Formats: sequence, structure tokens, C-alpha cells
Amino acid sequence: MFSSKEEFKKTFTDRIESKGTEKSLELAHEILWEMTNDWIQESWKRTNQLYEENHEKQLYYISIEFLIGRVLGQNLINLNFYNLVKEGLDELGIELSEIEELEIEPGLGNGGLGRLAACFMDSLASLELPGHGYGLRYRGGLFTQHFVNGNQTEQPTNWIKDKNNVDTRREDLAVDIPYYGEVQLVMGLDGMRTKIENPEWVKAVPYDIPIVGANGGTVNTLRLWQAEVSNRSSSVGKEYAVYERETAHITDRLYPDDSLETGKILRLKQQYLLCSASLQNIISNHKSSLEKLPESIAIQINDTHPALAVPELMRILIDDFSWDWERAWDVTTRTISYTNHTILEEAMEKWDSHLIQSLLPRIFLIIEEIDRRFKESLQNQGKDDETLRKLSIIEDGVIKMAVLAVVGSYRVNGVAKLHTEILKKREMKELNEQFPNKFHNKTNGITHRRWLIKANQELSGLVTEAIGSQWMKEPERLSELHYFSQNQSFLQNFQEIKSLKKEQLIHHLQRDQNIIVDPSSIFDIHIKRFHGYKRQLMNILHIQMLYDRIKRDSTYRPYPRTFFFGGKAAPSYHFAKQVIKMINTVATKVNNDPLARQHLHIVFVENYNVTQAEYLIPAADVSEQISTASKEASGTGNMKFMMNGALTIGTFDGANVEIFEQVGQENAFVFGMRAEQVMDYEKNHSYNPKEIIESDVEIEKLMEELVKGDWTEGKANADFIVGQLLHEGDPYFVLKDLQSYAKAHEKILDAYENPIKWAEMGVENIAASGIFSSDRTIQQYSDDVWHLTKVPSIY
Ligand code: 6GP
Repeated sequence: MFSSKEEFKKTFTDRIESKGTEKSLELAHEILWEMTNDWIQESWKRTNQLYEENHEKQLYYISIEFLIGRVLGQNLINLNFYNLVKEGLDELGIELSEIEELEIEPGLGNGGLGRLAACFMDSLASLELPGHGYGLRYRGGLFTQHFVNGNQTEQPTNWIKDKNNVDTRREDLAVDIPYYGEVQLVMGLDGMRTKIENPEWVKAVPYDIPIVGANGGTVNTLRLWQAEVSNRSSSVGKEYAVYERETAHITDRLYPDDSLETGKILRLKQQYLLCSASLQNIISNHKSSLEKLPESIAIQINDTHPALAVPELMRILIDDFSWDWERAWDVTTRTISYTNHTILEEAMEKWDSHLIQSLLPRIFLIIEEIDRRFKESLQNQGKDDETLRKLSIIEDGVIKMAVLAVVGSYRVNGVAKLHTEILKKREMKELNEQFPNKFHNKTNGITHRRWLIKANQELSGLVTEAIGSQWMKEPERLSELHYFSQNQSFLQNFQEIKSLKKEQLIHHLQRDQNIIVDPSSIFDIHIKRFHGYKRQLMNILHIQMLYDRIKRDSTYRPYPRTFFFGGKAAPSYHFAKQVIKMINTVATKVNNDPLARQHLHIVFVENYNVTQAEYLIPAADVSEQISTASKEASGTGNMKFMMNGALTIGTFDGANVEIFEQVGQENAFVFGMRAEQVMDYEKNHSYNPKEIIESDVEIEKLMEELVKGDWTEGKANADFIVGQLLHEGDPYFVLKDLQSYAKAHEKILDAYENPIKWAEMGVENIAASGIFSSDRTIQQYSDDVWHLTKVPSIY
């Protein structure tokens, strides 16, 4: 882009002048955006050329979510221009961070699954591997959250602008997608073929986002589809205005509310549009014989939302290329692989057959045939009825997408060791027995380029000073920091950086939410989606316990702590919304109590998203990873905190288990039930929260206060929370783990009394975090599943 700061400044000011408009931060943003983009375009073109010339195997990662976060700053970091640009702009009197603040992050995802997809994109490009994403271009990203009287409200987030979008429209690559219609058998030259009569066509138009790898050499593509009216749809069987409106709706929102049938249809339309458009695009780009498909491409489906890729690829091969079933099935099941991200029953997708049958009649027939043949082979193997039932794709008029995904894939993975074990031994036991070599584990990772190099440039600089810069390329080299955990001046620098990151967070919160936080308090941070199993409720109950202790015991005057919460609740998830309301109520009470306030402060950060995470995580002392054991498939926030030197308070769940293994339990605060215990209780229905309440005076008192409504506002909120804990049987074992959690917090206070020791533990966490870089995860996927070859950029 430019070889020196002076050159950057000159080009930048020349471009500003040439616009001839009034100088503003917006203009500076526009110019910087254009300059960066010019550079990226060249590299992008070069990468695509290389891929074409070398005929390397390509990976396509299909995902309903890509939570990429802000783009400009990350691109500058990956291009190694960040510091030069920052200094150049400084000299021109412009703050780069203020320019960055103008960018609205595209909220094209909900949480873990979407953010993981974004980390994977970054790692693929940085490892110079040919891997691209396919997703949807939702007009409104994930909603913006505000609190009104402590309740979550949701407003649409409009991230798409008139100009300087992160993406580029590719009208030339638009494809049509058929919905509804009737399946007809027609005679073709090569025998009978299937055709859909009178479908409702929708046009899928791709928008491309460049994914810039480290050093800017490789630029891969994230392709997002947008639904539009198709000019083939002149004869739609409904009023045109209705068709127009319904079409625009398809890519309007992420995860439409599916409690009603219309919402279900919309989700199915989204999923099919994503799969069909992506596969049509992949196949039309595929130049060699389709027999070679499994050798020249790999398709990874991110959870079951893109599982329709299986029947869609079958449809293309059979209907468009006149292949017979066996040949199509062989190629399909050697091309597609699947990642499972959850074992929660409610998140396992199931679709009513009649919905798929009417919306996607041809796809339905193919699913039926896959199911029929699979069952037939099971019967031939002499499987009993119960196994047959569990393994069936269609059961009682319902299509089980996870089974379809497993049967149609050559490899299936869980996202942390424990999660994969649970999949293999319980949730998908029969499938694992049927396909013993299919299942494998790929523990998640996070890109250290966003979560350390970009979000914590100060710490990143300190690490480089100590061990050189090679860790950026090989993050496992962070282990060399181990030797610095005894180095006083290193520890002191680490502490100073932590304080600085706290100050930056405080400044950000003060500006955004007018909240004042004590920088010398312990920053204890619980940020993630709101869900019962993530147990934000346990955290807030513990704070109530602390409040009670402070009030009751005049000798209990603990070191000041600020408890941060951040996260959104799905708009229709009542439980999560009640917990949000409760936390806000408790916050008001605790924060306004003159005595308690000296020791406890609760901050609920509004509208938690990737950008907020980049402020919060580097400032954390304590990372809350307290899910009910067995429920969190992996977690990735846990890894981000660790990499920034925060200490984890956590259960033996998901990737926490591996984090503790890496860093040693002495450098973390581990508590609570193990997965087997939880699963035993669940199986035998033998957990009774009343027994806990009756045997523990502190918890008993807490419950009495809750019943009285001391911690809630309005009867409905109190009734709901008490109802969950008492009458609903406390499904997430909050009361069961509460005292063990409280003890772990006591240990945190003890450890914090010795700041040097605390810093030492923090450094040990950073040193052990390298293995959680998504570069490691991606390399493992590539070695074991995709078999990609590095394409060194010529830049
Ligand atoms: C999440 C899991 O809950 C989380 O534990 C994991 O780290 C993340 O995926 C990435 O693997 N799952 C989802 O976000 C989800 O929507 C269907 O699962």
C-alpha cells in the first residue's frame, strides 16, 4: 500500500484534498477504507489466480452465521500497516481508534458458532490455505440490545450502508432457487429425469468479502447470499407484491422466530437458499470431471443448518448431470463433512416432513430415499427396532437433521474432547457404532490475530519484546513465556498493561453508557449469550450472597470487585430475559447501597458484541466459565480470556477441561460437579434442590429473600426465578453448585492478595494458550479431514 509513513500521509492527504468536500472523521474513514481496499483487491485477484493455475483443492465452509466483527482495523493489522497508519494519522491530528469507532460491525451471527466461523476464515487465509466461506447476507444483523427498566429491548441493526460496504455485489454470479412446485418425471435423452414444475423462483445474489490473511499475501473469499426477486418468477401463483415482500424477507433476519409456522418456513427457505446457491456456485466453478469432486473440493457444514447440502448435492448430480443414485451418493458422502456444536436437545434441528415436502418437494423425495436405503441396509445387518428408530432420518413425520448430516458426511466432529466423548457415548451412540471411524474431535480455537495482536496490542508488544515475534506465526511458541513468569520486570509490565486495558475499558464504558468503574477493583467478567446452562443466574445469586455476608458480618469486608455481565437473550427465550431483568434489578440495589458498594459493583454492558468483547477481554482479571458440566460444547470466550492473562473460574466443561489441563489447575479456580455426575442426576431424576435449601442456612436465607421479592422487581420476575429454582427442579443445578462456586471465589480473593503471584498465574495462562489458536484447529482439520495444500502467496 505504501512503504513509509510519509508516503502514507501523502497519499492520504492527496486523496482527502481530491474529494473537495469538507474534512471530517467520516471522510477520513472513507479514504482509509478505500486505500486499504485498493491494496486488498490486488492481493485478492492474485490469490484467485494462483488457485486457478495450481488447481489446488478448495475448502468451502458453509455456515448460517459469520460473526466477523469490525473489519478495517483487523485488515490493517493483518496487512502489518496498523502502526504505520496509526502514527501517520496521529501526525495529521486524527485518531485511528476514532475512525474505527465509525464502523458498525456486521452482526451476522448469534454467538459461538458464528464467531468460530470467523476465526476459521482468518486462520485459513493466514495459513495460506484455500478455504472460503458461504453464508447469508442478513439485512439486519443480530439486534441491538438496550435496557428499558432493566428489560432487554431489541432494535434492528442496520449495518449495510450506501457505500464503503465491506462486501461487493457480484450480480454476474447470481443463481435462481426454486421453492414449492410439483415434481414431474420427464423423459430426457438419457432416460427419465426429474423436473420441478411451476416453482416459485428466488434469485440469490452473492456479495463477497475479502478475508485477508496474516501479512496480506493470501486473500480468500467469504461469499454471502442475498435473496431477491427473480425474473423467472413472472407466473408466481400469488400476487406479485406478496411474492416481492416474502422474497425480501428471506435474508432479512438471522434466525427468524420459529415458534410459528411462518417462521419455520422462513428458516427453511434460508437454509435451502444457502445450500443450493452455494452448491450451484461450487459446481459451476468446478472445471474438471465431477467424479473428482472429493479430491478437488471439501465441503464443511457448520452444524445442521446447512445439512440440506447433502440432498442438494445429490439433486444436482442426479437431476442436472443424470448420474445414478449410487454414484451420486458415493461422491456426496466423500465430499461433505459435518461439525456438531451442541448436545442441547432444543438446539437439535428437527423439521416437520410436510413443511419440507411442500417447500422443497424434490429435496424431500431425496431425503426419503436416503432414509429408505439407509434403513434397508440396517435391516440387512439385523439391527433391532430400537436401533432402527434411533438411526432413522425420518421418524414420526419429523426429519432429524443431525442424523441426515451424519449419514451424508464422511467425517463428523465435536468441538472439544469432552463434547466429542459425550456425542460418541451418548447423544450419537448408535450412529458412532454404525460408523466407527467417522467421529473425531477438533477442539475449537480462536484467532490470536484478533484476540491478542489486535485487541491487546500492548500485551502483544510485551510478548514480542520478551520472546521475539515468531509466536505470531507459531502461537504455540507463547509457551516460551513460561520462563518470564518468574521475571519481576516482565510481571510488572504485565500488570501495568492490565491496568491500562482496564482504563481503556472504563473510558469506553463511560462514553457509551455513562458508567464509572473503579480501576483498582478486580474485574470479574461474564460475557456470552444468555442461557440457562451458562448460569448467569448462579453468578448473580452468588453476588446476593456476598451482599448478605457484608450486611450480616461486620468483619467481612472483601477486596472490591466489579462484576461485569454482557450478553443477549434470544427474543423469545423467556428464562434468559427474566435473568437479565433480575441482574439489572440486583445491580440497582447493590450499586446504590453505600456499604455494599464499597466492595461490590455490578456493571451490565449493553449490547454485547464482538467490538465490546475486544474492550472487555483484555481488561479482565477473572474469566467466568461456569456452565453446568456437560452442557457447553466447547466455549471459545474461555480461550480469549486465557490468552489475555485472565484467570478462569470454571467448571469441568467443554474446552475448560483442556484449558485446565494445559495451564494446570493451580493456575485456575475449578469448582462444581463433573459431567458424569450431572448426567447421572439427569438420568435418574435424582436431584432435588429442596434438599440443598434445607441443609444450607445461607442458601435457605437467600431463597427466603427471593420469595419475598427482595431481589426482583415485580412479582412476575420473583415468581419466575423462584419457580425455576424450586418447582422446576433447578434444571441447571445452580443451587447444587452454588457453595462450591462461592468457595472458588474465596480462593480468588486469597490469590489476589498477592499481586505478584496473581500476575505470575496470568502469565502462565498466556504461555499455555497457544494451543488454543484456531491456526492449530484449522491445521488439524486440514490434516485429518480436508487435506488441503498450502498455496504460498507470491507476495
Ligand atoms: C456453540 C456452543 O454452544 C459453544 O460451546 C461452542 O464453543 C461454539 O458453538 C463453537 O463451537 N453453539 C452454537 O453457537 C450453536 O448455535 C447450534 O449451536
